[in-house]
Amino acid sequence: MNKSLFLLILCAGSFCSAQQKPALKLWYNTPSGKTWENALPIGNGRLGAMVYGNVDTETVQLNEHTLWSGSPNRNDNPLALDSLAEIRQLIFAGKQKDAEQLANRVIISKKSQGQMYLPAGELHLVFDGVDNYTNYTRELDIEKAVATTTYKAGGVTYIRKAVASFADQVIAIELTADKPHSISFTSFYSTPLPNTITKTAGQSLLTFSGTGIDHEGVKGSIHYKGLVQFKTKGGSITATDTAVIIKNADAVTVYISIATNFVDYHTLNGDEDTRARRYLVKAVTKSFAQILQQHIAAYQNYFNRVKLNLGNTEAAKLPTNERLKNFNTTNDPELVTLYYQYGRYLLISSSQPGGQPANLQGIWNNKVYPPWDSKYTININAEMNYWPAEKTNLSALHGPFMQMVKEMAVTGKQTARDMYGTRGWMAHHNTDIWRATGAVDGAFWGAWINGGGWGVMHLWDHYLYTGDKKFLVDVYPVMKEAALFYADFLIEHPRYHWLVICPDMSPENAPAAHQGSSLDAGVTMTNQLIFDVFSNTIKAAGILKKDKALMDTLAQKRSRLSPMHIGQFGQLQEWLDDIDDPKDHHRHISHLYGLFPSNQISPYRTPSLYSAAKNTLLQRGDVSTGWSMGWKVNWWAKMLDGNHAYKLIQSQLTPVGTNEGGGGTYNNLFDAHPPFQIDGNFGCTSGITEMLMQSDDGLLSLLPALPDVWLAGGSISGLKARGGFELVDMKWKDGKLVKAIIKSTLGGNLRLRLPNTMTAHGVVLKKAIGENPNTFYQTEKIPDPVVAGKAIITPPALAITFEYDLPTTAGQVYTLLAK
Ligand code: FUC
Repeated sequence: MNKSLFLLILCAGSFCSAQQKPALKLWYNTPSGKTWENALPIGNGRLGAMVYGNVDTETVQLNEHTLWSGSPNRNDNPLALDSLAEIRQLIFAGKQKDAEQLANRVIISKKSQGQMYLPAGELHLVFDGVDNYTNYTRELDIEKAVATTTYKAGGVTYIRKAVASFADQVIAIELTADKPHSISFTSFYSTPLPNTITKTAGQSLLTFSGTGIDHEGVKGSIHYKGLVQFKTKGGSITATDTAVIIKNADAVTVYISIATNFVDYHTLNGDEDTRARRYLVKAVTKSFAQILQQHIAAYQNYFNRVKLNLGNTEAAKLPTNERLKNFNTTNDPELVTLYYQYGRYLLISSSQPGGQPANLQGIWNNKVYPPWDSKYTININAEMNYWPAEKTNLSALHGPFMQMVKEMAVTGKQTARDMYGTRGWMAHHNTDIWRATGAVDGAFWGAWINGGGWGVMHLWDHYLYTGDKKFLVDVYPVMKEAALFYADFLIEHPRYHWLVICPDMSPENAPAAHQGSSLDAGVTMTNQLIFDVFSNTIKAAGILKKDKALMDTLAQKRSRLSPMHIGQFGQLQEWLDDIDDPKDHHRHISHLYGLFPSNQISPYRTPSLYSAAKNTLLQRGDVSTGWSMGWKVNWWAKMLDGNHAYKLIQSQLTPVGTNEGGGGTYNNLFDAHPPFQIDGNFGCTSGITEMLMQSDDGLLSLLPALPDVWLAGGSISGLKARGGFELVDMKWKDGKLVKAIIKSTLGGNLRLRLPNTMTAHGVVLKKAIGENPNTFYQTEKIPDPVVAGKAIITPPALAITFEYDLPTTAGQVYTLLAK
């Protein structure tokens, strides 16, 4: 589309009428029916629910974050240690398939392959005699975290509202009608979990209790208790053994409380009865209006920190499912805003301080045997869940993931020692609520040893964003022990003489040259990860003035790692040998870890690696599983190519099943792998942020990858950048940055890269020269790549930008305006 036509369309919409508020609602004019992925998710980090909004029978599918199968258990395979030498020998001799077969016997767990996140059943409300209805809508207001269903039947307008209260730790549902005596229904509970006892207690309380199931030889020991209290206004309430019956009420409030005996990954001595009762007793004293008010206030404390406006058009008037269908053929920038904020909504709703981290499905699962057990895949997916946390101003919600890393550092110490004979700790490619760190699923996937290494990157990054030294003191041992594992496990490659990991693999991908086996030595992603783990540990030790001798060893070992390689097709090599297939469209592009989330590949600092990474991205193609496309949005943002990043957003915002090659989005805007997997939601929210602001590569860059469709204008406020900077507000117009307000919370030099020149109110902006003195932005020198003779590398053509230095004082706010 030519640019003036585009601007015309945009102004025909309501972007140009400045006061129109972006509508942050998912809404529909049809009920969910039986489709779970139509239902709307609510959650408070501890409890989750999917609200179907069906008229004749309302179904609220429930979850509790600690309801898992099994009990504390380990799944290491101690046979690994004695066979390590043989596996290595086979790999170095080019017999990867034989190595994989042996690894299947001695590395892969003979015990549990990981436990499952379980559903907590469903509450049903079966309404009397609703044959016809009109004026139906259901919506999820993500500004308030409230799901509402409205319809008219028999001349009466009915409204149901549901929240998973942050303040009161219950799910509360209010049913109202605009005429008295209109609400009559029977409520009962059902669950796909065996051995659950459901009964009523008195007239208005429904209870359920049971034990999580045994799985793969591990006894189920999670006890759960659910209490459902009905409070009516008018009408009558009676009960059978298993159902509560309400007749002719004016209004009803339902309070759902669920708790388990889970204390932590090795302690199960909580009392689920007392806990569930304690939450309930407190909540039922409050009216729904009180619960709602406190819920919204607690939720908005997180949600309101970031506001995004990309403009809006008439397209936004349609129901969400129709907008999704139309997105690729209409201009609907507000759907991107909605999807962006939905990522934040989902993180707030599935990951709260003190709770479990968001799993593959966040906190929402209705299956006893969910895909991949709805657990934690730590070779990409669990990390991706937390990419938006720091930058979208939800730092505290990063906590559950970091706590999981700390806990794996305990369980993974034994794994490192027993399986690989090393000091320190490690984890393979999966974990679960029991923090199992053994290798699962078969050696092709499971013999990956970087679960600890990638995990500790999050600890360091949290420090870079917050500058919290106390936190660094606390997590430094976890970082150091992850580094120790690598330091002990590295061996010299017999042919190349670099220090490598063996057995190693590039997650879930195999080069054809290795007979379809993924096992190898010294793969690019692992080298990049170890480079980061060593570098960050050295920096942390420097800040804390610790372990000088050990850090010298790490630095020395780091200098002997393999540099990155650029292969015959101009690609960044995935493996040590030049064996990539340029037609390989595998969803994992793990060697681009170095481009994002790491920052070893940069257009400014490493132009040839950057160009090679671009070739790799182009060769791998766009459409893939949801999370893979989410990652690609971030990569194309780092490629400074907003249009290509936007193309990936378009592929993501396509109804599931219509993209050739996978991915897409369900009607409730859940990401589709398919099936539903939440990482793609979070990956995309991170990627959109990276299009507007990046805070690595030695500085803070504003509008690094704005696509043409957003050029006309927009604004974002509240993002967080490394070094403790907050982008209080930023506005752009006609592709030009017109205003940026930045708060410094830690002081230090603020180095900015801007698309146009600006002036700062009351301070002098100096042209940036040399290294950024701000240590939070200190970058590592990346060794020069090894380049194949045939490789054609075109250096990147970079847009003109302007770099400034602004010395800041902690607590001060700086306003920059376009010249
Ligand atoms: C990894 C991915 C799959 C899926 C699974 C949960 O194994 O390769 O695509 O996302 O995790």
